[in-house]
Amino acid sequence: SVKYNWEDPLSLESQLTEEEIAIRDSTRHYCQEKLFPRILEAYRQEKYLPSSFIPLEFDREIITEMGELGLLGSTIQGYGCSGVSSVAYGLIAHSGYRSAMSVQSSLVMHPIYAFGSEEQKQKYLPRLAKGEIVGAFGLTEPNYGSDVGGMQSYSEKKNGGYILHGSKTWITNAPIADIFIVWAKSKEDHKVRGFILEKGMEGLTTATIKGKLSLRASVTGMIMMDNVEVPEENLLPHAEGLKGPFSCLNNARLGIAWGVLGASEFCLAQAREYALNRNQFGVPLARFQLVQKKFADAHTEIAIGLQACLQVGRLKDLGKSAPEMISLVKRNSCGKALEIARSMRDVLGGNGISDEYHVIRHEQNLCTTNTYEGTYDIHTLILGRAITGIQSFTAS
Ligand code: TGC
Ligand code: FAD
Repeated sequence: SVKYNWEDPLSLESQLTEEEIAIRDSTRHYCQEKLFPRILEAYRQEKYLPSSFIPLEFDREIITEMGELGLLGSTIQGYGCSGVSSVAYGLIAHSGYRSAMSVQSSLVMHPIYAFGSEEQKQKYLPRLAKGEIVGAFGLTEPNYGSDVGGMQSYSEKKNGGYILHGSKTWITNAPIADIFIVWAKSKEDHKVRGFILEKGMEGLTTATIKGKLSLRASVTGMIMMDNVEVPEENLLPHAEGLKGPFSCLNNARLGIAWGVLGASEFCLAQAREYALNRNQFGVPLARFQLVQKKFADAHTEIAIGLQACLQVGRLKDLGKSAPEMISLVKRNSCGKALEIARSMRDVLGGNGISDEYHVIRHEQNLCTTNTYEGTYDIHTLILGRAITGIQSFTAS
């Protein structure tokens, strides 16, 4: 008879290729051995941000280490990248420090690969893959977050190149980035286009957003563009319209859908361990039915959620995924992961709010994942539009 494995209830493992299992295991090993020991201090100190007294630098080593392991831009073929499946990319996201990896891979390397010229690919991709340079993706603006189409940043044709004006906010990696994929509306035809900006360009500045109580080990900031001169060769020639930035989000959103379930698995395992070892009323917490129900609910949602991610990943690899499928799994995984982290923290009682048990850190981080790359409610409305054929983003 088949023995039930609570750690892999629907036998995800049996649905993966040998290569995918090897990538998952090596990434997991790296995260546990190298990243996990560093995260607590980084989170406590907002360590990667410049403090007012000691200017600490972002731990660039992490990006370099990820580059050495082939984790950056891993789905890209050639240019020093690994060329693995979307499912393997999901498994990488499932294992660790996802924000830095995901922005570099899906939001910086992907647009260069998909919309860039051959010269741009040769110039940037191998260095981004190795982690020699770090990238950021500037789409959100102070006045236009969910409503991307309203963006105010614009480009003007001048002297055979472009002048860029505007500002972007809440941008992961912005303060430490060497290059920036920035989206702006053309003054001439009002179409959205993508540009590669480089650190040091005149008029380009960044600022760090301090005081985050979520994703504290990830650096986030603003990008300000005041008449930045951008040469023609830095325009992404094959992106026109909102489709450009949105199609980059498809990759990143699918990675998030996998990634947050990795955080949920951690929270469940941590709460289970705690409940087996902590006694109240003369028995382990794990003996109580209410605690077991919390575990059964979390366990079920994780298992079903992973199956959905796997299916969308497989369809994506076959070129058969619709953006709405990705909205479905992004919304489901992020919403469920946040609920799971809350309920697992509850099982840890007072210790649940101590960072030493890590569950509260995941819970805080999962507040952000529920918001970025399209909020939970925006994905609700994307699905609502697909179901009814009626858009309800605006009143008109
Ligand atoms: P809409 O009319 O729906 O679409 C405009 C054009 O874009 C196309 N499109 C897509 N194409 C590919 N993939 C997708 N997912 C696409 N979604 C839309 C669409 O077909 C259309 O093409 P065409 O040829 O007909 O012009 O646009 P809308 O203005 O009505 O917007 C709808 C809405 C609200 C869903 C959209 O604006 C949206 O998704 N808003 C959410 C904003 C968002 O996700 N921002 C993310 C910023 S980046 C980030 O958060 C990084 S976090 C980094 C980290 O992990 O650390
Ligand atoms: P708003 O759009 O103002 O939304 C506020 C609330 O209103 C939400 O609950 C939303 O669901 C709701 N709402 C909005 N419109 C509607 C509607 N039509 N109907 C119903 N409800 C609605 N962006 C980047 O471009 N690059 C990055 O690298 C990046 N990294 C980020 C890192 C962090 C840590 C964070 C927090 C954000 C990051 N973002 C990034 C920005 C992120 O994508 C936005 O925060 C997100 O898209 C929401 O936009 P907003 O914050 O302006 O909220």
